[in-house]
Amino acid sequence: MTIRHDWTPDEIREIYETPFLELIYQAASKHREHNDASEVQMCSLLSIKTGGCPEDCSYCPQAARYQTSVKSEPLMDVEDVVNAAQQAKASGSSRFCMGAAWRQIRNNRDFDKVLEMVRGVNALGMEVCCTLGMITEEQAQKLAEAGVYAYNHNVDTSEGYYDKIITTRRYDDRLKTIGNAQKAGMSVCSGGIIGLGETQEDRIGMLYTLSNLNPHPESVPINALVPVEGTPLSEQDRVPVWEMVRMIATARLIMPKAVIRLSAGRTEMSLEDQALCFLAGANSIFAGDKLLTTPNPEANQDHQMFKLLGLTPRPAFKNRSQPTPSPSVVS
Ligand code: SAM
Ligand code: DTB
Ligand code: SF4
Repeated sequence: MTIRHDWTPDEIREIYETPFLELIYQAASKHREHNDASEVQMCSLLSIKTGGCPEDCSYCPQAARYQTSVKSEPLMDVEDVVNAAQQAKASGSSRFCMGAAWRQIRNNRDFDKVLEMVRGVNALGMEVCCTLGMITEEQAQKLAEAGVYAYNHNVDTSEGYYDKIITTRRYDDRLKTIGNAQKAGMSVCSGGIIGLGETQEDRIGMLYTLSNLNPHPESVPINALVPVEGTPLSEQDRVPVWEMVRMIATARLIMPKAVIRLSAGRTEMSLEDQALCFLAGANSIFAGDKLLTTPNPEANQDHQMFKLLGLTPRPAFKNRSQPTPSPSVVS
């Protein structure tokens, strides 16, 4: 079957509302048609610039305007970042994602430093991912040239619900950056969060936006909100695992080749819960005991989970159309 980019909200709703066991069965089958279902990508996250962000994303502990326990810190040193990537690689991660609490990149010394970090991590033979806020076409080009494999920029929710969650930028700004990353030849990592108080229609709307991108995002993180004290969404109820599974299964059925990442929220999930997510087509996790600022399961817990479920870490550059870059040619 060809990959479709013209899914309608009605079609997506019909899939989302399929009886639970039938939905999982269909998603698991589709997953096996397109991917090796025993492989799960391990992706490590590092917050290279924490806190003090000028945006007002209601879920985020790094927004300067909310009183949270996150302290604002300057950009990390290149050497420390490359060392962290090396450790992540040693514990099985094939992708390393560097996150900055920025609204957008500025053309200054900090950007040059990030490009150096990218070159350093790329030379380790890992897939380099960055999430640095909005970027222009020129900045995207520079990131791609330095060796960024994927740019993460989540649409986060539906277009209609966006201004209930963030008022300091627009949905279109998000799509523009995604387009700039694609034009520069980086693959795109884009997904969202559930548990923000959105309706089922908003979840369908978010999947509609993602599945109508052409090409589809190479990876799609599905986050369950981690409610953080001090943010406007701190009192939100936790997302039931059933809904996480429905989102993952629907994403798998409409974007069959994408890497679907079971992202934030795993500390609240049992191994059985997570097993259901993998069955429904999730094939990536964030590994390491910290996401950006909040906790994530310990490495040894995840190693045990892989063993128990018969999963193996997915090698780097599996979806790449171009040849794998040779570390020796990167300065
Ligand atoms: N500042 C950049 C941006 O917003 O694009 C990059 C970093 S930002 C922290 C990356 C993503 O983390 C957000 O788009 C959001 O999806 C996710 N995120 C942030 N806080 C979260 C939370 N409390 N729970 C779940 N996901 C969260
Ligand atoms: C994504 O979709 N989730 C990650 C990553 N991309 C950058 C971030 C989750 C952050 C959870 C809250 C925190 O740890 O600060
Ligand atoms: Fe800033 Fe990103 Fe957090 Fe929004 S999600 S406040 S842009 S760090």
